[in-house]
Amino acid sequence: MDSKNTKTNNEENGKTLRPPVVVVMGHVDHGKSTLLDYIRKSNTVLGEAGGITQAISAYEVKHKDDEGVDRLITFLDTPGHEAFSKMRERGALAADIAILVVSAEDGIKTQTLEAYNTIIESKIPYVVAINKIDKPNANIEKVKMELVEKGIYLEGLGGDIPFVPISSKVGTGIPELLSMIILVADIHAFTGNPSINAEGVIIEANREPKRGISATCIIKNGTLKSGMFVVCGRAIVTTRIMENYLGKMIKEATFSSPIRLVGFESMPEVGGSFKSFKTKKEAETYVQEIIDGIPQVINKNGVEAQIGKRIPLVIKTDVMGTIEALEKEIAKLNSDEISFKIVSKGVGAINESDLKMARDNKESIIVGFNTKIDPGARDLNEQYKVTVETFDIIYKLTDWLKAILEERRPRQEVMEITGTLKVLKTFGATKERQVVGGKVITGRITDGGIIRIIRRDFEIGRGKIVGLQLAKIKVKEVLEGTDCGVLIESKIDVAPGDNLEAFITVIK
Ligand SMILES: Nc1nc2c(ncn2[C@@H]2O[C@H](COP(=O)(O)OP(=O)(O)OP(=O)(O)O)[C@@H](O)[C@H]2O)c(=O)[nH]1
Ligand SMILES: [Mg+2]
Repeated sequence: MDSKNTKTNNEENGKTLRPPVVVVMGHVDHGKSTLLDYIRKSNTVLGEAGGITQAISAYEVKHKDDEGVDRLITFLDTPGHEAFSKMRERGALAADIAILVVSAEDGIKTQTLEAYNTIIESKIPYVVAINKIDKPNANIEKVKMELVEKGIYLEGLGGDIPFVPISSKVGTGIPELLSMIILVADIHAFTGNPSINAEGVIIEANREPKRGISATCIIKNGTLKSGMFVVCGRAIVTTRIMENYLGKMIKEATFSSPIRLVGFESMPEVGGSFKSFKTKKEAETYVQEIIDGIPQVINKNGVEAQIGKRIPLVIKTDVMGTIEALEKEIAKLNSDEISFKIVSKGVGAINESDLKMARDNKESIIVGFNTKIDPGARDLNEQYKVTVETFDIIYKLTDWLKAILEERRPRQEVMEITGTLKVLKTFGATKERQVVGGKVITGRITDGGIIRIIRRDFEIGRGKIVGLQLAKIKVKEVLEGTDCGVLIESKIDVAPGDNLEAFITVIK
């Protein structure tokens, strides 16, 4: 991985610049694979049956920048066929920059626009490549106009979207396109921290007849070393078989490399993110606590048990001593029904890794005491939307947590009987409507109320009161001890001797 030290930053928080991940998108046959193939100077595209790309593929290439420094770029090829819109979305999800390929011969087509919308939704910067300019019918000016008409304002035409006319076949404009990509990457300065455990995105997964389930993953941050464990959703995989994009076994990989991991027990979710851990235990605990939300706690009898609902909690404070005090206070709030499970605690501002820790379980909460959310994390949380709050008074913090427990505790629907009527007589019925006479023996019976029909202590059906009469006068309500006439809507035939129980459902 020595060639990775592209251009390094001032090592702020251990972060360095990382190579960009670039997704190539566009209409079918506009030349995406040919472009990547030219960039790689190989000929695999020619061997592709029919030339239609059917999966995302990933490559790493080198390109010398203005100063002659070798720069790495990771490319993701996506299919242009309309059936593969999900794959284009995933490609955009994993990428930092997009290239929108448009044929100079055909101009804008349906999937050009679809790809464009996907790029816009992913909020990534992009470059337009007008391809096939070697063709006799190529009309660059016409394509530029079409793009502008669709709101893609190119540089020099009222906007700032960079574009490069290219020929993927002959190679015209390709060095310029690569330099443009490096320029865009430098402007956006994508960074990563090589010293943390790798995390990233799964871009494809499949079952190979001999080797089992494997997946292509793009590392977006951190480093993955052999011996570590990778978790995607519930799927855990070892790094025993880790390959680079050429299928060569490797022992270590870092951002922004595409790698292939083999040996998943279950199919990882394509488009999902992955995290990695140094030990299997950590990986398993992560799956149980964060993904499944299953608590692993010691109950009153000292036995490991799974009880109640747990809310994962991340605590950040100004000094170490406060953490213990907070932990004690928080423990007092916990009950068998619902409690906080502290998944991470530490000193300092609430940062991006706290957010990443919390975001996999939407119940997670981050609290800071005498500390702030750092600005980067605040921005990132516009996207993650993790519940984060900071306090400088302990009781305010615990009051807030108490309110959260109350709000989130499991609710039960409880049926409350509000009145019982004993049926004494029945008078004819018309289509699901029956008139009965009876006596209210407990509580009250109200017009419009829902009833259970009880025969010999069993509920035989339900119905609704649609009319009440007291001595032939319509009333809204009849109280205990009173005889009355009731009009009921029910599919069940009510008989003398039945009890009608009026009830309401209360959420407790
Ligand atoms: N003359 C010329 N032909 C090109 C150029 N780029 C691509 N082609 C041809 O256009 C056809 C389609 O190219 P591909 O690279 O497979 O297109 P694609 O965009 O990857 O297609 P899908 O993956 O199916 O969406 C092939 O026959 C290429 O040889 C170019 O710049 N000039
Ligand atoms: Mg292709």
